[in-house]
Amino acid sequence: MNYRFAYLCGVCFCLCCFCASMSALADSNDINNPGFEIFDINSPPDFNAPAGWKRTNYTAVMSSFAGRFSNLRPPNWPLDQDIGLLPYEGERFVVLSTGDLLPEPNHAELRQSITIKPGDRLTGAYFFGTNDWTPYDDWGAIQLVQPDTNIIEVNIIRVCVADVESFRSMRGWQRFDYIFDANQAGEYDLRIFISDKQDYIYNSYFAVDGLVICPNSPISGDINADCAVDFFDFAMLANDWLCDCNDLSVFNDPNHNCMYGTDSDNNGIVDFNDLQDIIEYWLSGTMQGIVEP
Ligand SMILES: [Ca+2]
Ligand SMILES: [Ca+2]
Ligand SMILES: [Ca+2]
Ligand SMILES: [Ca+2]
Repeated sequence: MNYRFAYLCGVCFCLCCFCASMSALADSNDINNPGFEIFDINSPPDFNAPAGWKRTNYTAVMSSFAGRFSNLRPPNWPLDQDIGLLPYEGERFVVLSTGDLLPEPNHAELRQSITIKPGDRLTGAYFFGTNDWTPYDDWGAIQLVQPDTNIIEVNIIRVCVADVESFRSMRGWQRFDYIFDANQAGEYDLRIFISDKQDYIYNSYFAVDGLVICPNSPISGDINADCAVDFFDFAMLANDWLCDCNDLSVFNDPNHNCMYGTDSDNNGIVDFNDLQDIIEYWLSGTMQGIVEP
């Protein structure tokens, strides 16, 4: 290694360390307990509800989830039953169920107050799995509703049995990014919701993790969801270079970053098309805190 290259590497390393330390200080996420890492010690004894959220029915903080099945509905989800779904971010996530309580409910909900400013980007990840079938099209959603009501103002995510097919689930976490325009700015309740359709039989499950609000952030290229596009995103993409994210074992491999969106154009392969997003928005945005995979 020549002297000049070594010097440049040293400068880059120092800049990265500085940026990392600044990002830790600058975490200004406006959502309470956005990664569901903290649970309420006073919540029901058979599950731990997330702190900082208003809860209705079954909303449990977990560190893994492979689904719950009955003899009539044996495991049919495309998850490794020995591993299950692991956290998208941190060490825990939340799972909402249409049942798992007595008397049998037909929905579950989390909500908290939130302020949306023009240009804010809400990002995070969700997972839906079901024991039900399409005539009984259970559904999960992330919404902005008018405060203390169920009046929907913005539908951010909606996923149902028909989307994953009867008795099945998604392949793993699905990253989402939603950018709010000026007309959508205001005060809302951020609502995470799951519901049975028609009958109460056969549960469905909706998991959410890693919620982040990025102010005025780049619209793509921010793979690690720290609200800026920089070397950290490039490193995550480079790690997956030429991998096939359509391969289930690659998608759910914790040594790969497919679920964070390295295959941004969804053609399977992580290649120049995906690098283009990072190039286009290189060094834009303001770091708000690193989401540790
Ligand atoms: Ca988490
Ligand atoms: Ca159902
Ligand atoms: Ca980033
Ligand atoms: Ca691609």
